[in-house]
Formats: sequence, structure tokens, C-alpha cells
Amino acid sequence: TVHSFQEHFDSKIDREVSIEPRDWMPDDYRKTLIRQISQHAHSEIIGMLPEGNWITRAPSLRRKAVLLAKVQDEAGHGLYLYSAAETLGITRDQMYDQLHSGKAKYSSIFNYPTLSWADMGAIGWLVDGAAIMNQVPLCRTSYGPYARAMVRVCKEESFHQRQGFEIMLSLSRGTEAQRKMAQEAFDRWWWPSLMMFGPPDAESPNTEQSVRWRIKRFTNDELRQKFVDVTTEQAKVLGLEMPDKDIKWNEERGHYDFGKIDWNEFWNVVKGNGPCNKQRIDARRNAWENGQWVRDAALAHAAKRKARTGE
Ligand code: FAQ
Repeated sequence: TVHSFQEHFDSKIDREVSIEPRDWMPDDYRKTLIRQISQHAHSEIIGMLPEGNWITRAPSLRRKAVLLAKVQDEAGHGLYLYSAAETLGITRDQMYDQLHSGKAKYSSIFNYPTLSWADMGAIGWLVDGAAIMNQVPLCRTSYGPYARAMVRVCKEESFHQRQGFEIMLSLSRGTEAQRKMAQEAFDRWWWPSLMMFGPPDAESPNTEQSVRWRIKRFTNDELRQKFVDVTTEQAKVLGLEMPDKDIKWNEERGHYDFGKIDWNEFWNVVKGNGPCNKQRIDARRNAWENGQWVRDAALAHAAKRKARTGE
């Protein structure tokens, strides 16, 4: 009966035994996972665009090779995540359709423009830094395929974060113009990075249930605080100024206090009105439509092969 299935499921969650694709699971657990994993996959794929913008303009061959490798890793992450979501009973075509029709969400951060080379540093340092903070705990998320996908993703994200930090370090130790470029990129990416963790806990409709199901291991505010604490120290190493005049170590809490986040800006971007939302979705839609001939050719090839070999 559903009742005993539910008990069995609850007991696995309590004992930290992972839930696998063929196991019984509550409908809402499945729905929440499809939502989160597919949004995560879309974020990786859309996230290739802001950095893709700088591949042809990277300042050296080494920088170009590194950036190219990073953007390719993001494509790989998207693919593992789509595969993990597929184990829950949604197809990749359905997920793409949700993205291209504007129905699916993806991370707000990728709707901001990349205006200078220093943005490649700031994205690696801050955006990948925030992604690691959020994703390392997801290696222990209760759904097996998602948790396992996260292990490799996190290893790669950690390389991405270091490459970004190293760009910031080179620029901040460079000429005055380079230092200014790094500071300016930091100023623009700081607040949107804090928004990546999602709305404050009090306004996060999904957190409580997701924490109970051990899909999320920390709340949005907990992860945001960790990120602020770690990044503020890293900014000192870079010799850059925090873009928040209210940032201050709080001895009692053992954390940095920080200024107010503009949640209107966040919701506005999530609703589709950020600086680059339209451009990002158009780029994905065009890629999908212009790639139709590749899908057709692959299917025709598979059909011929099957006719020839019976495989
Ligand atoms: N942007 O109730 P909650 C990367 C939505 S890293 C847009 O708190 P939840 C790597 C949320 O979906 C970025 N929407 O939701 C990379 C919900 O709406 P819904 C991707 C957001 O799910 C680096 C509503 O607000 N990482 O790609 C955002 O419990 C560099 C209420 O929010 C992941 O996706 C946002 N920032 O917590 C690639 C990690 N925040 O769905 C390239 C996995 C919230 O009910 C270059 N995801 N919303 O219609 C998660 O951990 C969670 O889904 C959260 C949100 C924490 C993002």
C-alpha cells in the first residue's frame, strides 16, 4: 500500500540511504527533483553563453585554451544533469521545450552581460565559487543519480573557481588599468552572485520541504553566509575592495554581516526582465533550430545502420 511505501521511503531518507530511479517515491519528491535538476541543467547550458562571448578575445593562447575547456565542461555538466533528470521520467525534448518556451527557470546570474575580460575572472571566482558552495552539499543529496553526477561536477567546478581567481590575481597585480578592470568586474558581479543562492529563507517556498527530504542539505541563507565569509577573505588576498560598505566581521556570530540585497532586482531578472534574458533564450532557440539538420542526419544514419545490420 502507499502507506507502507511511504514509510519505507521515509525510513530510507532518515537512514541516509539514497533513493534510486526504480524506488517508490512520493509524487512531489519526484516533481521537486525534476524541477531542481532540470533548472540546474539549463543553468549550465545557458551559462556557457556569457563566457562563450570571450573565447575569441581571450588575451593569450593559454587563456583561450583554458576558457574553451571550462565552457566545454559546462556543456558536460548540463548533459549529466539532463540524464539524471531523465531517470525521473521526463524526456530531454520535454525539458528543452520548457526552456525554449520560457517556461523553465535557469539561474538568474546568467542574465548579466560580460563586458570586459575581467568578467571571466569574476565569473570563475564568484559564480563558480557560489556554485561550489551550493553543489558540494548536493553530493550528499538524497536522490542517487543527482548526488553521483555532482561528484564529478564539483571537481571540475573547483578547477573553474581557481582559474577565475588566478585571472583576478593577475589583473589585480597588473597595471593600474588592469586592477581597475578587476575591481569594476567585482563590483558588478558581487550582488548578483549573492542572489544565486535564491530568496531569503523566509521567502523560499521550497526550502523547508526540500531540506526535510534531504534534497537540499542547507538553506539558501546558510549557504549565502558561508559564501560571504569565504569570499571576503579571498578579496583581501586579491587586494580588492568589497563592493559592500556594510560588510563587517561580527565577533558574536562568528560571521561577516553584510548589506541588503536588492530582491526586487532578483525577482525582476527571474521573471525574464534582466539585461540579457531575451538574448540568452534567443541564442538557445536559434541553436536548437539551426541544429535540426544534425538531428535529422543522425536519425537517418541510425535508421540506415539498423536496416543494414539489424542492430
Ligand atoms: N535564479 O524556494 P526556492 C552553475 C527560483 S550554478 C533563478 O528557494 P529552491 C555553474 C526557484 O527556482 C547555477 N531562479 O527554490 C556554472 C523557485 O522557483 P520555482 C545553477 C531562482 O529550488 C557556473 C523560486 O525562485 N545551480 O550553473 C533562483 O528550493 C559558471 C523560489 O526559490 C543550481 O541550479 C535563481 N538564482 O532553491 C555554469 C543548483 N533562486 O522553481 C556556468 C541547484 C531561486 O518554484 C558558468 N539548485 N529561484 O518556479 C538549487 O540548489 C536550488 O534550486 C536553488 C533554489 C538554491 C537555486
